[in-house]
Amino acid sequence: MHLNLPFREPLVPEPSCTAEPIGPFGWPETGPVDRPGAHASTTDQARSFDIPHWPQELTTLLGGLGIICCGPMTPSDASAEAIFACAERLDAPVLADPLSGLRFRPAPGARITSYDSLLRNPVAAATLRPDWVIRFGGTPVSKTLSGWLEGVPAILVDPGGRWTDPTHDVAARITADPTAFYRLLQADGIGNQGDRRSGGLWIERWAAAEQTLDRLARAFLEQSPWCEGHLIADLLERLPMGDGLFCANSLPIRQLDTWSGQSEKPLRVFGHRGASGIDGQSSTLAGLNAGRAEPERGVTGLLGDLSFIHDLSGLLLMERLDRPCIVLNNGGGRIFDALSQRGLEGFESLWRTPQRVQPDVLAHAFGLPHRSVDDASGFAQALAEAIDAGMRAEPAGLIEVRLDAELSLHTHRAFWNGVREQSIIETE
Ligand SMILES: Cc1ncc(C[n+]2csc(CCOP(=O)(O)OP(=O)(O)O)c2C)c(N)n1
Repeated sequence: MHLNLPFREPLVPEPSCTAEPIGPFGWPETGPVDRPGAHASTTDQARSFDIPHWPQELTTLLGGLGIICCGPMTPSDASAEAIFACAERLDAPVLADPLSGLRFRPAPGARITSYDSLLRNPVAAATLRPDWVIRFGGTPVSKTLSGWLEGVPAILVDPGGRWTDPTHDVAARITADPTAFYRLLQADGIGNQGDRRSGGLWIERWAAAEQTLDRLARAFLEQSPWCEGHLIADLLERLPMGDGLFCANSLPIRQLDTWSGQSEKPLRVFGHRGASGIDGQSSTLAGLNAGRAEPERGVTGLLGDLSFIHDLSGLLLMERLDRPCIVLNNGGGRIFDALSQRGLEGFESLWRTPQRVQPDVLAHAFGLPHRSVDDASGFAQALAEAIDAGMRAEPAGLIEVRLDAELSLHTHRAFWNGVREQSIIETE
């Protein structure tokens, strides 16, 4: 027997916790999910539609201004093009998750990647709130995005019949891939028929916000101490065209979400979301490299130190990698420093989990080259050397990046606070 027991966040004791049971499987009367619009479960009423016909009842839903939100997926070129074509037809911006396969390729339309920071700005969050969302792919990495979308009617388009709807806002599910979905819109003349002027202004507003955020991020990084933000920007810049990047869970995927921006240069970005486990990350990196078919390029890893240590046997496979595994060594699981766990008794010993075994010792034990860096020039040099070694068919090895977790947290908070207080969107 398998029991699924969904727990409502936060997963820490709350001051309002009582020793009294609430009742069999009952929910308390108050709490974060009871705020208006949130978790108003539409699952029971959600409709499923198989193509080939456009469900006319959805035409009304698509009135007003909307967005297309793409979570983790591996779209073919045709699917990616179809998603942007849908966006064009419906006057909708495409919000692209770092694992959507849509951030690093040419984009014919408004591609938005800065939403996790942007939506922390209250005026932007209110002004850009859509009337509807069409979703492709899995649940996005950004909780800011998922929280902001709560209560917005969603159409979930998924060819595999998966139901990725943790916030229960899906009003309709369409079993189709993006190209089939686009053909449906086309065949039934959906979109490109409403008020094009307001649609155009809507897109312009999103595109301007993305540009502003890009400018703010660059300006911020220019004057802030070297952190994961600089590293990610530099890494994406330096990776050869067509290369892969495997990004582990916890902070690395969130930092990639925050700092990656977007580019026309094709890169394949992989993750291993599932239940967002930290297990098996090195093995997945090795598998992605081993499983690639020519002419696919090598895959670089970006892992936290605890994830790296968690999958020791995966290191046995790393001598075959022609791209480096970058280990962000910030002294254990430091994502919890940013969460409410930080205030709990026993936090240091129970949550941070710093390790005595260090990456250099492990690299030595497994016969892997090891480079240790803690600044921009060191990182650039180590990356170039590791990629060069790979080109010569030698193991690219590990790049251990020594980070100050407190400084990193402070730096990220300073950026988000800056975004929160800036005037980003002009209101009428
Ligand atoms: C298999 C598994 N065990 C425990 C967790 C809980 N967990 C989530 S993030 C995390 C810390 C990860 O540390 P690290 O890889 O160093 O990344 P950082 O938080 O420092 O970015 C842990 C233990 C998990 N997600 N999966």
